[in-house]
Amino acid sequence: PPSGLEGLDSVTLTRFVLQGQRKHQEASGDLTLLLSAVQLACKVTETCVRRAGIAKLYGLAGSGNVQGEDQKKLDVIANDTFKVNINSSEKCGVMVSEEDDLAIVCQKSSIDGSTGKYAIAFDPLDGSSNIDANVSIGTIFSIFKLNDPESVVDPESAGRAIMQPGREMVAAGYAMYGSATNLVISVGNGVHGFTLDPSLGEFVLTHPDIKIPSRGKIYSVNEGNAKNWDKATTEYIQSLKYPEEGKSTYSLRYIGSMVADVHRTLFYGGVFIYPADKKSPTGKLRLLYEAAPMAFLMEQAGGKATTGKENILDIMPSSIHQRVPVYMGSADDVADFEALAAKYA
Ligand code: AHM
Ligand code: MG
Repeated sequence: PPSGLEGLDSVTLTRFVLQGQRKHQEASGDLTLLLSAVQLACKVTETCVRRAGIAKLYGLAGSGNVQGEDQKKLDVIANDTFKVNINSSEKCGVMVSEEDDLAIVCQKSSIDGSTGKYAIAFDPLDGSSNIDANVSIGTIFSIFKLNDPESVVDPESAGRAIMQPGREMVAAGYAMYGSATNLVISVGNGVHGFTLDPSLGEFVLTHPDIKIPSRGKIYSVNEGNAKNWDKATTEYIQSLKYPEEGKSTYSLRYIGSMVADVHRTLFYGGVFIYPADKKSPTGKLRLLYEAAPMAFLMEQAGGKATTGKENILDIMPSSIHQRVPVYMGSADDVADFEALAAKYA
């Protein structure tokens, strides 16, 4: 912009994605259209979240999801919003949602009848336990390219088609409905943060190229589960609370919304952990739409993400709702945990 007018030049998410697309000669614009659908669904969801108290959207929907969890009214609204918008984009062949048992086959192109070449997995409203208390919640998504879109004919083949290691992801991101609404995204060239300008209804680039500090001073874990932890996790957390002479202790911050806990970890550094334990032998968080997209963002920001045994992005999913243990954050902090995990392996 002309000198003196720099402050007026807002980069919206739409412009950012379109400009990114232009750099790839072969790009058809399909990913751009899919991301527009995701962006719109985030805006609709954020409006519902902001109005929930007034519009009486708090509380249970009276149903349960496949994973035996109570569904909140907002869970159901957000899920429907994402499904409808993504389906209508016609750029996606497969959808997997935390709230739906089976993978969903999307509508085919109304122009040529072809199947959309992307697949998306999402948790429409993560952090459900925080909804009624007006604490930050969010949406998490991961987008893959289908190797053979025409092989997708029913929920089973749709599920098989999206089961790819996180490293194959073409885009990942989350929206956080907090004191402001953020959309943090990576299409494989760093992590970029946008903030919703409520007066414009546009996501504006506010945090280009986010890099996580190589070491932090915060750990984030549900410590109420400590009695069920394994030795490596127990010793690791102990080392943060009772460090050797000369080192300072870490602070504990745990919101209980993965989006908010990971968002803070990206900005301030440290570790976010949801381990496997005696009660949940594979952990709580789901690979396709919680662990892997956040791991992708962590690596793109210079951090690390592991189960303690392997890099989260290397896991070949065995089912669409598979759960994995999660240890992610600053590279040096995660490396400290990995050393302990190796000791007890
Ligand atoms: P949800 O998808 O049902 O909301 O569950 C996932 C959430 C994460 O956001 C968060 O990290 C975790 O559950 C908190 O679990 P806990 O209450 O066991 O600490
Ligand atoms: Mg969730």
